Amino acid sequence: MSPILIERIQTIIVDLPTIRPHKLAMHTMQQQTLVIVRVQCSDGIEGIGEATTIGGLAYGNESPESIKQNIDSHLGPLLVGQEAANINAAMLRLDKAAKGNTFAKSGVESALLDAQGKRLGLPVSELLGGRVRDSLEVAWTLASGNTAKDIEEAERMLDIRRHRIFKLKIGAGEVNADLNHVIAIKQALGERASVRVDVNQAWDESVALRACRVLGDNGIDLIEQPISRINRGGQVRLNQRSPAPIMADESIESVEDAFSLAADGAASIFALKIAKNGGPRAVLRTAQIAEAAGVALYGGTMLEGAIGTLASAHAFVTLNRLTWGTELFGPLLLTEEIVTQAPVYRDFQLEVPRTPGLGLSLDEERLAFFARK
Ligand code: MUC
Ligand code: MG
Repeated sequence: MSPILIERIQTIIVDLPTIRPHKLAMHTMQQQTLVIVRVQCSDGIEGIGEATTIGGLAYGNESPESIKQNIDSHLGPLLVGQEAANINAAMLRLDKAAKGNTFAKSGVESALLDAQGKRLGLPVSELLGGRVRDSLEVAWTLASGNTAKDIEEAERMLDIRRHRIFKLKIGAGEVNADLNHVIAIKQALGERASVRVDVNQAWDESVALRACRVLGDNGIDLIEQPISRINRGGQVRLNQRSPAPIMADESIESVEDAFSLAADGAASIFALKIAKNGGPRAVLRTAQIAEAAGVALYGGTMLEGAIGTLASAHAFVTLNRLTWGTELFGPLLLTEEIVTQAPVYRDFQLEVPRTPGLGLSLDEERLAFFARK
């Protein structure tokens, strides 16, 4: 039997409106931009993937435009003519030829897994060794920038049983104002919800030492990336002194970062993100490092649409322990879909399809409508 080859890799930038502005320490999102990756194979099967970041270059060192360009000019041509079913060989080829670029690689790896799943009639989770659950708890981020609006939003989410974990984006404002905002929300929600914060690296160690104590003393369950990813010593000291556990997010830009953070004791929780490790297979290597080191796990997001969200979810359902749940709510922040069936959220959980591949198909008309011209 002749091998099935990769024939063509195409990337499409899609701009989608968000339901409201989403305010992070480094950027306020008014829309989200997805890079959709389509891999055509010689057996007629197409795999789809997604490589999405936040705020152009505000979050990480790849932008939607650079992701598209790097796949079109570098990664794609390396894979055309290669065996579609040998994902190890394909990703090794990319890793040898291209440093970093984990977002772009994640989109490609997701598409190859989707194609292989469709080919074999298996969900991606089964290609990754098999799922140990069918759904994932999903947190919601309160980031309207207004305390009263955030409380109202949280109450609505609790009422409709969509989320009972809330992550608050802070760090853009003056620290005491941010702390008052968080404490007011926690007091309003009480024991009905888990309240956590994400500082997106905005504080320095001197501010974080006091702020983490205030947050911990006021019932905040988790503090995500309080200081710069560069300040490793500060992260280690905070991890030892904060009464609430510290989660590493921006600090992890590769599987190797995860290893050195674990070795240094710089965080007690890791945010797993396919985009920051190089795909659903790569993120599981970070998860294994964490498990071996006794670091707890959280299923993170770069606010991907349906494709990136389910690519993440198929990896996360294979994990033994996901102590802190996930935040795979990206599709719910968007007003529009480019797939024929939106992911299903029910009873605080995201359901992970058992259909072949990622379990999604593109809506060609909507994709064409929202594709950047
Ligand atoms: C981040 O830094 O965690 C995840 C959820 C959200 O609201 O923003 C992202 C990015
Ligand atoms: Mg974060």
